[in-house]
Amino acid sequence: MQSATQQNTFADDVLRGLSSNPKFLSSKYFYDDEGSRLFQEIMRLPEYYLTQAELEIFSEQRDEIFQAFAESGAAFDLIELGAGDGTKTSVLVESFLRRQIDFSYIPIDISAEALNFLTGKFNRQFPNLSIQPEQGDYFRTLESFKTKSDKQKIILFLGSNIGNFSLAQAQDFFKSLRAVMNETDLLFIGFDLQKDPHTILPAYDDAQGITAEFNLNLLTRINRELGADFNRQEFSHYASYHPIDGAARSFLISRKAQTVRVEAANKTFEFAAWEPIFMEISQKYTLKMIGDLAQASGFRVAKYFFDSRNFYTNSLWKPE
Ligand code: AVJ
Repeated sequence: MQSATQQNTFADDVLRGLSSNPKFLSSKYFYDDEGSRLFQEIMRLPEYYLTQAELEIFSEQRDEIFQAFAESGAAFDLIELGAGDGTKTSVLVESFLRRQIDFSYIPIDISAEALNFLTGKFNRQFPNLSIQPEQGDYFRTLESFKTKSDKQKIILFLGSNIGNFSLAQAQDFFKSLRAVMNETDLLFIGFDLQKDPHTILPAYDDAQGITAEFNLNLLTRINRELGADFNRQEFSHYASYHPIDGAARSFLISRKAQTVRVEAANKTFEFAAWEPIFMEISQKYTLKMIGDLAQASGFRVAKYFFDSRNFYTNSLWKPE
């Protein structure tokens, strides 16, 4: 299996994915500017309960979260991996600033547009906040962490972003994070929990078809950036949830036998009628799975925060 921290180019990954059986594309490429915009729309969908649940935790339990973070009272760097639009984080930032805590906010995101939007918004909203945005794949920035400053690091990995990794990749990823963290640093992670499958599935198959657009947008991106000729009309979105492994998965299904040329890979790919491309995994966790994952990657779970419906948890991890 490929490690979560391995570097490849977009063209390499598309070539590898479309040459595999079954075919796959990596969901990390969803977030061009249009994909980031579509994801903002997904977060406002009634079916997409994850954002509401995490926002509820941040709003209702900001004091408890603050207490858990600022135990030592020392200055810290608040580093957010995959910051997106920062809506949830602004709740924390607001409460830290009110208490005159000494911290800098370091949002890291793959989308330059999302990062510019976030930085502009936070500069207006919090003129006194020290903010140091970093654009890039967050794996790439890991190494710079250790030398960044000698302040305590509180690393946020919110929004169930971890769901896009398989369990093995998640363990790999947390091990790499652990390697660049000091004993007193903290890791705060958002996990979507296993629940009624009838609640989970519609979150990935919304009535307005925004999630379908979000998936199909990757074909548009491949057309534009890699000189391909995918016909979006000939692929349809299919979402599934498997209650035994706790994984929601999405696919684009080729509606007919067809070929697709990808100029940058210098290759033509054959699709059989109804052949799937595996697009994304959104892993749902149990508390047991979270505890095991922490332990296997060199952490212990210090605390869990839950929303009122127990749909979601933010889990605070300490290096072990
Ligand atoms: C950004 C990875 C948390 O898997 O729920 C939303 C992405 N994909 N709808 C998720 C996503 C389809 C989302 N994460």
